[in-house]
Amino acid sequence: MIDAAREVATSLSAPRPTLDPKYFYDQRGSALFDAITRTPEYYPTRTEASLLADHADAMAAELGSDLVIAEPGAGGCEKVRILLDRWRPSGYMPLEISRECLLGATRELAPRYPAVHFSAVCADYSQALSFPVDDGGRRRLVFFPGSTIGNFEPAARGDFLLGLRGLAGGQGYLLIGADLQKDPARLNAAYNDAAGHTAAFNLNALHHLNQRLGCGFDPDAFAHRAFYNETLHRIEMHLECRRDQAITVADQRIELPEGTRIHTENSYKFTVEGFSRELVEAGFSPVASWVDDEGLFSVHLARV
Ligand code: AVI
Repeated sequence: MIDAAREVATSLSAPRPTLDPKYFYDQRGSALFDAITRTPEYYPTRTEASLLADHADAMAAELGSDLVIAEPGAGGCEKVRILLDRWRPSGYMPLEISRECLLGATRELAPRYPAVHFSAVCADYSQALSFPVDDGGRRRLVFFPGSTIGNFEPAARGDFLLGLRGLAGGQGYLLIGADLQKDPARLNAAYNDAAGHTAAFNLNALHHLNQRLGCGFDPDAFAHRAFYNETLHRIEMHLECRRDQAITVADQRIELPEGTRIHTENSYKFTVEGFSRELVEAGFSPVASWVDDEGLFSVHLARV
């Protein structure tokens, strides 16, 4: 288990300071992310939901009904409802690190789908993707929506997809969302919403670390910066220090001079062909992909 304080001290004292995006997420951060997904500017969530609803029948034709859906990082189990409603699979296995989130969502969901067998797994999916869970010989579909795959660095993405393949098992499938490259203005707007939820979400990493590790950041002295890097095809999020300050973590004093940028997140954007290639490189056989009329977002179904 990596010591969070040491990890933060090391990443902040690097020549280009960074913070792991996992620090966005405490209870407030999850609520802010939820608010982001409802802003008019953040198109991925509703576009993906429409794609799932519009093409659920075509997907079911390939998958059959005797299916167990496994969802790493299921959170509040929101998107899977579209599939549970339409497919009535045999089982649903959410994997989620937050126990409260997992229990809250499954307690609410399970009574609505009495025919679906729920097996909730409390785990950090980035650490452990294979579980000795017996699906009774049923086919497993790994569901990884939201373009969360875009938050992995290219070097780590392949290994993670291999892990998803392992989780899907021999006869399994992967259903995964991937956000697409597009007009930078549209992307920049999605990560700079007028209501300021993305800014608050970014700054929440500092509030979270103050609470958890007593770092002593002054969040008011930071500005949210998010922009599309056209060369690397990614949205970058940073926190820019607007005045000199020093924080302390793991007994280490770290100076953050005015103008310092802490890099907090990358969100890579794909092409349908490029993402399909990555699936093939991870050993999947792409079955189909679906894109909305505006070409904003893609959903891919692939066989192991
Ligand atoms: C979770 N993930 C897919 C989001 C994204 O778009 O990369 C996180 C996010 N960051 C800012 N807004 C949303």
